[in-house]
Amino acid sequence: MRSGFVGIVGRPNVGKSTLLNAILGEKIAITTDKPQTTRNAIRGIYTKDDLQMIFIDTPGIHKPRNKLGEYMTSAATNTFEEVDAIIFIVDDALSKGPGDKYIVDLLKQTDTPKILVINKMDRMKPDEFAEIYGEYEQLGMFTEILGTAAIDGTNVQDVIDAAARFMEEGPMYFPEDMITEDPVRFVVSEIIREKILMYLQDEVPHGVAVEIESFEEEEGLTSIGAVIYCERKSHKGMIIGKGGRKLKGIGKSAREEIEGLLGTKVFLQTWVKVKENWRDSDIALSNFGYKE
Ligand SMILES: Nc1nc2c(ncn2[C@@H]2O[C@H](COP(=O)(O)OP(=O)(O)OP(=O)(O)O)[C@@H](O)[C@H]2O)c(=O)[nH]1
Ligand SMILES: [Mg+2]
Repeated sequence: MRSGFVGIVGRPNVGKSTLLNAILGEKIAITTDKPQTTRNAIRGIYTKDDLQMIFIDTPGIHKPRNKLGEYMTSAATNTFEEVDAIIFIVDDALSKGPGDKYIVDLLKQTDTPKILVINKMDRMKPDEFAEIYGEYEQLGMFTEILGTAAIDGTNVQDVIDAAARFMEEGPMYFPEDMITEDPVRFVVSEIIREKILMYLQDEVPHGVAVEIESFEEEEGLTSIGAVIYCERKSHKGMIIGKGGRKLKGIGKSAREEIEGLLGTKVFLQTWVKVKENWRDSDIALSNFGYKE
């Protein structure tokens, strides 16, 4: 048996969670078009024949503006030394902005082998791709450089193969049919948060946390009570929407997805509460699970 851990890191919104889901062939991490979607390290377990790799999808590394941001960034950088290989994902030229340069400098400080994945190649012209490739090749710090389109699975097998080269003789950490360690309550709260990110704009969804208050399974029906915390009274109004329409839409699309996940009917009740500046409160962060 060969096994080990693989970190997936990069700027916000480059497609880390999309790549994790594509590797596993199942959705375990939420993905949206908004930066800073992922807030925790999410572990996905890939098992095939005598190979087991635990992929760790991480929050996008960014300049933190609050304690939540600090937690997110350290959840990503903490993986550098814990894993057997790092997949660094980019979707643009290194010369385009300071975000990727900052991560490159951090990565230079670790001996862990690094694979570069240039994602979203479906929307790049060949010369654009070549430019990005050249810039990173020059750095001489990557064992391999690959192009992918995680969104439709293009070259995802190459990423799996590249990571597998760094796995060594080791134990089978998890049963072969297990794809995530995350408790179902966490996955449910993330699905609700994903819909909030999809339905709302600007700062509102970034100040949202979801807490599952009750979770009861009876024959063929799961009853779930969820509290949606936001940072301002005005945000609460926007989440609920005119005549409660927004929240109804969020609840419906979350419920449908949770039903698919659990394989039961779902009765989902949601409440919206205000908790001012929770993103800078140690106690609130810890309650919401944003703490090591
Ligand atoms: N065109 C294109 N879009 C992609 C590709 N991969 C991901 N996306 C889109 O990019 C956006 C961000 O994807 P995520 O997987 O949520 O990105 P992330 O890196 O996990 O983002 P954070 O969790 O915020 O750090 C989503 O809208 C995806 O659908 C790709 O290969 N091609
Ligand atoms: Mg993500």
